[in-house]
Amino acid sequence: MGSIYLEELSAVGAVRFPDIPLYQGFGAPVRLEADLRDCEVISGAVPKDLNGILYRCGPDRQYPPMGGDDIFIDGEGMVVMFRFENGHVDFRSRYVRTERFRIQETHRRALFGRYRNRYTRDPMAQNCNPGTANTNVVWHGGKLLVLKEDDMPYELDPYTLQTIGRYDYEGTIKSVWMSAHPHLDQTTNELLTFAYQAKGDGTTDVAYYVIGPDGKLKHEVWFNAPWAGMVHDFAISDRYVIFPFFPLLTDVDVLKKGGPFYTWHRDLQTVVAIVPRYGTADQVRWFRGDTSFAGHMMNGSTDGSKVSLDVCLSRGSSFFFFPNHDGTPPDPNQGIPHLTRLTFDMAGNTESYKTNQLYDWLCEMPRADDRYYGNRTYRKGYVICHDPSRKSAGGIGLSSVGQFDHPTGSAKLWNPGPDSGVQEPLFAPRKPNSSEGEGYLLALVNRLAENRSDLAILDAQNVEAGPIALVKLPHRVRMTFHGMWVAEEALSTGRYPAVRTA
Ligand code: V55
Ligand code: FE
Repeated sequence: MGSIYLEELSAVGAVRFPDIPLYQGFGAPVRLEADLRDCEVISGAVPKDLNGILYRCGPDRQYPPMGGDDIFIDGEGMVVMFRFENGHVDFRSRYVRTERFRIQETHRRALFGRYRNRYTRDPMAQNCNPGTANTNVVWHGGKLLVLKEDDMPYELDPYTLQTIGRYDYEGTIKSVWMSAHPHLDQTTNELLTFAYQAKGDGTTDVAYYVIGPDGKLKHEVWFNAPWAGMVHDFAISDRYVIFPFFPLLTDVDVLKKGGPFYTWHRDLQTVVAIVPRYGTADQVRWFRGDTSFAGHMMNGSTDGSKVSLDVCLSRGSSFFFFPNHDGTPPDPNQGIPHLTRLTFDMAGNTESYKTNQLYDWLCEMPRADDRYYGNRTYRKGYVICHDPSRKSAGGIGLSSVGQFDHPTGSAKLWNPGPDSGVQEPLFAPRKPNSSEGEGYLLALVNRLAENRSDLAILDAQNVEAGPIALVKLPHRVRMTFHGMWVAEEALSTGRYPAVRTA
């Protein structure tokens, strides 16, 4: 396409997405908001004891990107929900009406430039909050919050998905934004969360927050990271929270030149801060190890003086869309994640930690039984993974759902078949007091050849058996990042039942 033609298009304001892989095939923009009562169930039966709502969200570009290019983690947040009622499933999807969405809606075009680079915005959007609300959804303190790590949460109505507004905990949260990876302790009903670069772009401040069961700030700890980098996720346990710092760093001078928000520093180590759950800044313990990278943590646990972090760890960055700082090309072999246990001895006087790969399978998007976040220990984990025996669907993420049991090392897998991929599986307990892992896994399945989606309901104790039910969508749900299952009782009471024992 010639540039004259492009200019002509922009002159009339036509919406045309650039012809790049991100927007082709399963990645093509959807942009539709849908309501579908009583989805088709194309195999099996939806368990009648599964009542509640599954929420997820992901990016779905409202307008073609300003710069003509984009990275997949940018794009306006589209929330999807599956409401389960007595064997019926109703689907709904809505854009989050963020400040960014609304100003762009008014002007009928993108006004934000490069991912998180405020110096590349259209001047009209200079004072607008930038969050896309595209990363995660959490139900806590009677509020449904949709999250992006460069803004405050947005509150939505849990049933209609109508946007209520940007929520800063009534001004009590002093960081300029909050993480998209809070962890909920369903036994104490506390939400443990944080902010990194908490005083703005390029700052080293980290704020760790405990939000009480009433939705009010209960405890906070401010400390300084070794550098201004990405802290996408953290992990919690009964007594400690764990912050790994990987060397994917922000440089404000690079931003001012219109550059990327992060570059990868392969010459720097991994640094880990361990903070007592209700502690103070002077109690933060520091550990150091080989260069590594991770997007997501499965969970944290403690055993006497030992603290463990289970994380999908790779030797180098897997975010190839952020360049190497030293100008070298990215090395795909360094970016392969495996579930790995890092163990820290709080009684020792060393800064080193033990590293132990737990499974052979390439995996990401780790989850646990949600009732076991914030616990002393846990044993069940779920991931999306590469099926070592089959060809991956390619392009659109990892093809299979994996089910792990740590004490036995048992690993099971469900592959949804050819031309299919899966999204992060979420656990739903059969009953509030079911034992760990007794329940269902809910996973969106990308049907690439049919250009549409299914929702698979699997037995979380035996994914190999294949879905208990497949709920068919007539349309495509683009790649979503994260979300949560909220049982009916938790929705109606605003609280999770305290059932954990271990
Ligand atoms: C990640 C995702 C993001 C983001 C930064 O998975 C990091 C990592 C979905 O948005 O803004
Ligand atoms: Fe994430």
